[in-house]
Amino acid sequence: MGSAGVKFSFIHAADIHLDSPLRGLERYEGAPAEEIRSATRQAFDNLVTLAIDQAVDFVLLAGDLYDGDWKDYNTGLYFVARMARLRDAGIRVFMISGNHDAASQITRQLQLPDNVTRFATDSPETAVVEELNVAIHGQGFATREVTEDLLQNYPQGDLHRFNIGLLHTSLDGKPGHEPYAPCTIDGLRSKGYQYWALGHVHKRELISEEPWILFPGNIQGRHIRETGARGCTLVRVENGEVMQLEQHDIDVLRWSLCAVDIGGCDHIDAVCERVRTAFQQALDDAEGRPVAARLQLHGESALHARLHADPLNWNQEFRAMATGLGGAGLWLEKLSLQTCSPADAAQIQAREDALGGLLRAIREMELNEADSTELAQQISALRQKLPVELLSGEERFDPTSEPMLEDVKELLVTRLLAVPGS
Ligand SMILES: [Mn+2]
Repeated sequence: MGSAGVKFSFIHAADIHLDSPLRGLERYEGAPAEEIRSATRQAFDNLVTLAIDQAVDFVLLAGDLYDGDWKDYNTGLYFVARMARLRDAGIRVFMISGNHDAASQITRQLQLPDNVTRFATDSPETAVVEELNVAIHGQGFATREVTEDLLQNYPQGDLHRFNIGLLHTSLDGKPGHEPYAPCTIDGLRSKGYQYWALGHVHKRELISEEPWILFPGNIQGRHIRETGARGCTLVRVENGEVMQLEQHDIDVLRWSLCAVDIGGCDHIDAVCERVRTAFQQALDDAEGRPVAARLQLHGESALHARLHADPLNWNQEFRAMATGLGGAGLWLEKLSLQTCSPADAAQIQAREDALGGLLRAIREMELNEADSTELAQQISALRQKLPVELLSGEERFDPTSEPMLEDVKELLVTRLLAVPGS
């Protein structure tokens, strides 16, 4: 390709969900309310600052810039102002719409500065950055539910240029994400592009290095199912080849699941000590950002009955502890009690029914990856026999989900024992 000596860099981001409220955070005295009110905007400000400081050549936004239709024009005015900052720094922006900001969803529209290219939604378009010898191909979502493979109509890569594909897609089906604009990795490869800038999946995932295919994840977690660091990816290209991918965490508030085993605790002071340690760890991991944490207590403890007798009081106790920790602030999103009493655990395990057998099998198991896959299959087969509480609700039990495979044993035991009436 005719790119000898050409060196450039760009930022790949997706799923900004501008002005999306952070869900599940109840206001209370001492909580870091101010920091979270405009978290998605602050995170996007960090992106703009990063682009300017690193003097990137362009920015790619791979869909879901907006969370849905604007409440008022302020969301659009905010975005126009940030695009103008990039224009003044000589940085171009290429963007597509996703399911959340599909053309049909956004009823208001503002003229964007001329450094911004928004791709069409009826067919793919190609934008060429002549001085960098780059061709960017993209098509946005016309409606919220795009179920056809948009990739089909994308052009073949230009052999003489560095080709980038912008696409909002669920790929071949990602658990927990709506199956929009499905396509396959082979389909992406067949286009002959050097880099696929994907959006839609909120957890960062590098799909392939040849060619480069990446979901950068969203730039700011919005609820407890979006824990951990969030950000964007800076890509450096030399002579038509990707040299480096740099992850930049630009989120301004961290979501954290603090799972604390209170097994063996027979005094509340011991519980508090373990909780304090978990909270402190979450704050340390967040590196100076405020934290929204769900506290999940599990394990067999003699304090089970006492905790369950007055969960609202304990909620306030742990909030008070969180507030007292200082730092950037820790927000207790929810207290989730999944403990059991030692007597209950022993009794259930001794039972000659499906649940008792399952518990014994899990406890006796030395888990490796093959086992957990097999176990997940067994659980699927057992689904109909499992209590309905396990299979519904926000924390429903899903044998194929990630935490499930990461820590299948502990999760299974605590969830099974926490079922009311089990
Ligand atoms: Mn999204």
